[in-house]
Amino acid sequence: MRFKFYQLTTFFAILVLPAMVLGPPALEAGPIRLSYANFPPSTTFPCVQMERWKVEVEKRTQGRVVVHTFPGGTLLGAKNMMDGVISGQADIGNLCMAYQPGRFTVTNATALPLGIPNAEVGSLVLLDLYEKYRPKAFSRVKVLTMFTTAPSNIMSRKPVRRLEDLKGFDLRASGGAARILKAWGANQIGMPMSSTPSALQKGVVQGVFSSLEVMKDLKFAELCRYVTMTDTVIYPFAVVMNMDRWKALPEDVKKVLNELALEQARWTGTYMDGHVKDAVDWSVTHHDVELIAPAPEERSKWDAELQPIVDQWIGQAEAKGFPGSQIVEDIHQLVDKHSR
Ligand code: DTR
Repeated sequence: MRFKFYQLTTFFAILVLPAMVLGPPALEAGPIRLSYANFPPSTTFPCVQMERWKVEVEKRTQGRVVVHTFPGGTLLGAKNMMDGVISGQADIGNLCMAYQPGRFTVTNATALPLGIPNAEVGSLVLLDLYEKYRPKAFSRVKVLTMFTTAPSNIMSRKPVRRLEDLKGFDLRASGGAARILKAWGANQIGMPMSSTPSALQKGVVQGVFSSLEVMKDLKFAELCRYVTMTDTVIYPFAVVMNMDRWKALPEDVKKVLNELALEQARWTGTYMDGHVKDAVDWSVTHHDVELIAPAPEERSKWDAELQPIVDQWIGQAEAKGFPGSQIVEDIHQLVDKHSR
């Protein structure tokens, strides 16, 4: 085919010249989109902290990163969170380590009865412990932050005033807290928090051993009219990111996320502590919930049952090759440091 001169010049003017002047067409960059999976309902504290993190990341990266959040197990559930993030089903996931006690030995040591007083201290202790040991359990993900709940108490359908009231009583708890219920003689039933509301409704369990903010966030106060204050153990959480997605992030974005790790741990702990107080007040005011504080002599019976737990854990951890007593010693020191 032959072209006339004016056809060639038109072609040159319309298609070739702009390309020479402007260079190759720029690829539409768009924001970096990250999916963030969470297992419990959106009203609960793991999701509240997720939404706060999303807002901060989008603000601090001037919208270059957009976070899509998936609460309520809509992307990944409580037990496949870690593996789902490793395999890339979600870019980011929030997991409760207590639901897989054998997998996260070092960090789950924070769920031993070692006197962590509140969620703020617990969160800082946990993050420091992770930084010190960098456990292999996390080698295939990037840890974005960690935090803990406030200490656990018993929420139940019937009053628990004495240790004897717990014998054979069907109570729900997971991980470190499960060991404690067993030591007190309860019939411990394990399940993630996401399955607990229906188990309580159906009477599969008669109560829950957890931090008290769920009295309001999951409306447990409607069924559990009694709370026995034990203030024993916390539950540890981690927020993890798929390693390939992390490595592909620009350096300045990585810096923003790294700088948020400690701040987010503290924010979540502080939020949790304040929200527990609010939930307890709400439960007493709106649902006439009775708060039961065992008397000191009764309480010492409960505490005596817990003493062997730490020694047993040290023995089991050391048998698996972890420095069990050093980890426990570190937790004691970190609790002191962060309580000051
Ligand atoms: N105590 C743990 C963790 C936990 C406490 N509050 C919530 C709310 C939503 C999910 C988990 C948790 C537990 O009982 O599972």
